[in-house]
Amino acid sequence: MADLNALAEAIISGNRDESVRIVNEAVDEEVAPEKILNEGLTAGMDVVGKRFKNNEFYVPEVLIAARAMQASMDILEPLLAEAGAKPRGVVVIGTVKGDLHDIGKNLVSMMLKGGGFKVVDAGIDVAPETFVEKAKSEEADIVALSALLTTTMPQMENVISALKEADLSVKTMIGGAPITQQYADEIGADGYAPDAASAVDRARELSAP
Ligand code: B1M
Repeated sequence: MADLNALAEAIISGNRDESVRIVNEAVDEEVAPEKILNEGLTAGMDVVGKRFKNNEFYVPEVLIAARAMQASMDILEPLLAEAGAKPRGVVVIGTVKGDLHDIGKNLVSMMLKGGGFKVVDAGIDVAPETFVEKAKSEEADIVALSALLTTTMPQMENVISALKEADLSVKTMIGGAPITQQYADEIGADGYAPDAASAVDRARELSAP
């Protein structure tokens, strides 16, 4: 019988082949895709997030774990859609206008996927209007903004203003090396996270009913 604890362990150790093998085995045994996601993939990524926060894991380990998770998600995603499984929420994420840094944003994106969110990645150098369009078309619960430059940080406030002007009831979350909670408060962002693991916690709080 497919061992979902072993699946979580395979994710934590970034063993892509093993994680794919167990997911396929579970699917063959008709284990519910949501159970495989929650008890295997998300459980594993939660541990990865905690270890990353505690400095027991560094960026490469997280990327390897995320790669194993993504390969497993490629199998599960169509099945989840078929089963009508609801994601925890929809997050539109991007690096703000003028900013090309995407390594941190990609990590946040992967961790959010691992945390059960549908993530729509708008990419880098994303204009406020694009965030508004995507938030509308994807019916986003959260718009997540990343900035790595002090010169591009003010773009976050522009996005928040554009979302307000468009009268969208969507939460905003910001992060990136120069960003602080104080800055988030100043510009009226709903949440701030210092790292990718905390971003999952914050997104869960922001999307809680
Ligand atoms: Co640039 N760069 N860079 N750079 N770069 C920095 C950021 C810099 C601090 C280097 C330095 O001078 N010491 C400096 C910024 C100074 C400042 O503004 N205070 C800088 C500069 C100046 C520049 C250029 C202007 C250089 C030039 O051309 N003169 C230029 C700007 C280009 C542009 O964006 N328009 C530039 C270009 C580049 C490269 C293209 C070469 C490359 C980016 C490649 C890429 O991303 N694909 C690059 C890199 C790699 C860096 C450093 C070395 C590393 C950034 C990184 O990926 N860190 C960086 C110096 C440094 O940080 N040591 C630097 C790893 C990543 C995992 O961390 O992105 O912080 P980070 O993400 C973390 C958290 O911040 C958080 O979670 C992540 C994981 O824990 N987080 C979020 C991030 N987004 C979040 C969103 C959230 C929540 C959490 O919610 C939505």
